[in-house]
Amino acid sequence: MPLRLSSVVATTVGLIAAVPIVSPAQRPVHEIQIEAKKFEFTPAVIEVTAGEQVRLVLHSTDTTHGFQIKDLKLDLEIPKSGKSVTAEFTAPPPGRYAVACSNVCGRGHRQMKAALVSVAAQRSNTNH
Ligand SMILES: [Cu+2]
Repeated sequence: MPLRLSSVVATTVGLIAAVPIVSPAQRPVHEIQIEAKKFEFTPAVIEVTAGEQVRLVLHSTDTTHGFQIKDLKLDLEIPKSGKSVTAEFTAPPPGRYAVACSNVCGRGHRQMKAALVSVAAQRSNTNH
């Protein structure tokens, strides 16, 4: 009897695995975790693909910082509580976008920089 039971379980697992998890209509979001601390962002280079949906999840491990991308009119305050803040947007056209801390956080504040680098989406080659 125990053998029979385990074969039923195996069949059920097989059926579940066959069901697609992501519906085709769902747009994937590229989520990137960013850590801010005196006086750097990690990662310092944030890579995205032009046109994709991006979600930045930012948190600070020390004091209050800012996260500003002037070219994208984006400016967030990252609280010292360690709680994360989120920004969601469509990745801009290919290029390099300067990121700077927009909240004076100490002696190295002016050096607290990063970059959002947007690269062109790979096109599938339809020429034969
Ligand atoms: Cu700062």
